[in-house]
Amino acid sequence: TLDEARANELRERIQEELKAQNAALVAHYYTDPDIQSLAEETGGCVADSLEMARFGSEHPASTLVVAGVRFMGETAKILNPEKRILMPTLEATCSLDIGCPADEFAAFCDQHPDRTVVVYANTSAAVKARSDWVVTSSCAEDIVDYLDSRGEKVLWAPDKHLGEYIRRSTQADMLLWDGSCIVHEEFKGQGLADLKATMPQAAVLAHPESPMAVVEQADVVGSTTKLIDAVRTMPNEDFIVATDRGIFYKMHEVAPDKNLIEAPTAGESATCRSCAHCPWMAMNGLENLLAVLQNGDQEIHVDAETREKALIPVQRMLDFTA
Ligand code: CIZ
Ligand code: SF4
Repeated sequence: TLDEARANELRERIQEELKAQNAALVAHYYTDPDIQSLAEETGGCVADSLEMARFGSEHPASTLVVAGVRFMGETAKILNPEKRILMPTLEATCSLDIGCPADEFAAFCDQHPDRTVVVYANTSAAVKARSDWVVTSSCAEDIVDYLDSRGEKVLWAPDKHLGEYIRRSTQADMLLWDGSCIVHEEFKGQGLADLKATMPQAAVLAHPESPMAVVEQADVVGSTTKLIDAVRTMPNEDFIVATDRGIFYKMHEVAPDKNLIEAPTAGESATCRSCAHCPWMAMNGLENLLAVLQNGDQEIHVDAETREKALIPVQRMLDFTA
């Protein structure tokens, strides 16, 4: 962690660079508070992946600095080929993206040509290019519901927990890829039940990347935006939150008097690789943010053919949710 004087100096220099380079900072709710507050102060945005994509496309800046994970930078490039897309580090990836390699995924799709291919935004540009629809957790249910109403069968990838949640809620015919988020996977149903028993007045909020045993106990299930909204609008004083703790920054901001508690994970056990905080989101810091503005080396490129194919399902999502 940085001392305050150093952090302030970095913040000032980043602000200057953003201005000088006509650049906007777009940050995800799971990044560190330092990054989120800077995005807000500089007229950028802090958002979920759907809103990040929309904001980036509508903003006149010629450079977007995407603080989040790689698929978010790639989506920005797919939508804005004329813009320069930088990230604090291109090393920041996602277990869902890693767990769904484009060649294996294409083979899976080829085996099921009768299914409409719906992929979560947490995938590479190449996987998006093989899909019919891209969705995020804020629109996935509505889009699958729409496809189901048209009699379409769905091939879903990569998150099996989100897929199972949507399959139950929409009753659609869905074939699921076997992927998961290493952060949400650590939330435990039994631990949550024990905690709930000690504080029955608390509302439970869960992101649907969490296992079903957790989601089933939640009062509100949804995207990060929906969970933040729940803290603001529900009368409860206490909230047990099953998603990345980076979201607490925004929850505190919109509801400073509410009490936020992390949902239990495997805790001290050796299996908990990433208790309630994404190790890739955590790679975004003030130091590497300033560095990339100075040397421009962590730039996202997507080849033209992949980009043009991936744009179709991404644009479909944006049009559907407009
Ligand atoms: O877990 C993630 O990466 C999420 C929630 C992304 C998003 O849709 O904002
Ligand atoms: Fe991927 Fe999970 Fe990290 Fe989100 S929190 S970027 S789904 S690993």
